Amino acid sequence: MHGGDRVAAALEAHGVRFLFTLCGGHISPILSASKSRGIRVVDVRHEATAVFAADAVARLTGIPGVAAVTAGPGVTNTITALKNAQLAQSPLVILGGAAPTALQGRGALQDIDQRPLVAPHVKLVKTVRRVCDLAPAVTEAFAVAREGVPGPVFVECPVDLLYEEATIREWYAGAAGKGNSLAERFLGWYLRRHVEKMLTGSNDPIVLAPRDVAAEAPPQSRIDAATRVLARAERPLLVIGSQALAAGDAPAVAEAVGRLGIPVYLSGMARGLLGREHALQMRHQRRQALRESDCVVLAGVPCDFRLDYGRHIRRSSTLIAANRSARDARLNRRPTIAAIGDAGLFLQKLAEAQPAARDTRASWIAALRGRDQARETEIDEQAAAMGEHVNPIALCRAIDATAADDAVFVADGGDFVATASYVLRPRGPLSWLDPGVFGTLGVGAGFALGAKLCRPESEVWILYGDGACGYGMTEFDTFVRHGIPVIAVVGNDAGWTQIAREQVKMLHDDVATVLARSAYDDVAAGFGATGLRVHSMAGVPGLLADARAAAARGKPVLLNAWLDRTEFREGSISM
Ligand SMILES: Cc1ncc(C[n+]2csc(CCOP(=O)(O)OP(=O)(O)O)c2C)c(N)n1
Ligand SMILES: [Mg+2]
Repeated sequence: MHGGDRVAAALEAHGVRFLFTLCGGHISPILSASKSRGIRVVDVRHEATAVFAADAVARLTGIPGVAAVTAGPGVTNTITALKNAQLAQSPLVILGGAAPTALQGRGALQDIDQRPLVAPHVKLVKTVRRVCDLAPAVTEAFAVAREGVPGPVFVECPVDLLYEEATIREWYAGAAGKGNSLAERFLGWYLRRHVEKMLTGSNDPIVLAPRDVAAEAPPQSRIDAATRVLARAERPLLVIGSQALAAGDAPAVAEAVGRLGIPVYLSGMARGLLGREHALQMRHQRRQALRESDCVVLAGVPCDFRLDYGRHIRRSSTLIAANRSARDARLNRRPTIAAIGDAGLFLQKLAEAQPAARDTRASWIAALRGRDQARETEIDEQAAAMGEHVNPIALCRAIDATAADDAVFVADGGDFVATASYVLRPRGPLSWLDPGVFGTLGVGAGFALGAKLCRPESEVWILYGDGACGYGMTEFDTFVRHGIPVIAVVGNDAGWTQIAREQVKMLHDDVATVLARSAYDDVAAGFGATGLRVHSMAGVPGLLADARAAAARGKPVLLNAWLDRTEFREGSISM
């Protein structure tokens, strides 16, 4: 087996179905060997898309997503997406090309020192120096990516390790030349020795078996302590984040939450965990609920900006934090009980341990429910406001009413997408993808690509800001070439509105925040997708139906929706 095939064999052994890439001479053998082994090689138009797509695969399947990128600029182009995955705790394996081992540091094409560039954004950089180490490096990468706090791993595969042994020997023999001077004879000797080192162990049998990675629950003593505290709580509140789903058993986590009987807010990838609606699930007025609760359970949720740094949790309340990361469990607020371990397993053990649910909490739940419904009524009123173009809240309500029961929603943008996250109800576990704490614009195309490949039977919707959609527009070419019928809805407000909103208010200047009502639908059509445009609310239901129908026929779709300005997001700023 040549080196490229060894890498591909290891991917196959780990159940990898998709390899995302943008080609380059340094990685060709990995791509063609993967294809030969039945792994679907999906070639995209920007390396960041490849990593975003791998990220989505990881989130939806629990198996690390894989991208292969070429040396130098291929690797540097991944950095934002890598950082996004690291902060979202998404397990990825990135295969990076590299200059030939003997030429590194000698001015070879695209040869840079990749380790210091990549290392801060991954759990591990594996630099492979021998052909026989390729498959074990991939095996290690898969294990490290998943264990503990999940995250990306980078495996650097120099190009001279990836070809047939005969080809490698030929190259090095050619490089040594045929001269007979002392210097040339020394070079010949040196390169022959180098090749022997590279090929040492190549004839040994290859071990491809994946390493076992089991999620670890927090210690029983912490679960017992939490159980005791919860039993006494009058107004307990549960907040669940993405990490609670990392162990891959969403139904078990959902069942545990139901049994706990505590009102719950869901965030990140946990949105949709309990289906569209659930008696315990609240969607609005979280801040006030946190202020009133006497016992807050944070399951896989750090006290970062999304939770106002924990400021709204009362000092006197009991704080229980379950997290795989000891640092995240203690971020900004020291919990009363820190349960270090998998947050999903924590919830399951807590549900097993707890005594029968207490009905004294009914009035607490009813109070939260009342406020939740009051807010929904307000939103209904705002959705009813008629303007010149499309009301963004009404558009999101219409999408919520239209999208299939198995729909996956991908969120990429500012204000429009924040409105969508308020209004849309994810249908089930792992059906909502947003960038996470890094807040990266431009995740949409890659996330949707990964999601649609993992769930070919499901509708995949991208909710785009008009600013955000610009990053990945070229991927409509990818969607068309690969037959990936996603539905993109662009909330076109002709601007980077989330930024403009505050900038204009505080600095009285809209510089750099203004866009045109560009014809994004025509751009998509130019790539062979279906482009649709809607200027007014009256056209929305019909065009959403057309979009779904086109996608059902296998066509990717972009619906360009001209939005009205609203005050809906007024006052919300994230720092
Ligand atoms: C890569 C990146 N660049 C810049 C930003 C800063 N940013 C956050 S929201 C936003 C505006 C997004 O505009 P658009 O996608 O049109 O959504 P809108 O707010 O207009 O609905 C910008 C520029 C970011 N989060 N990520
Ligand atoms: Mg915009």
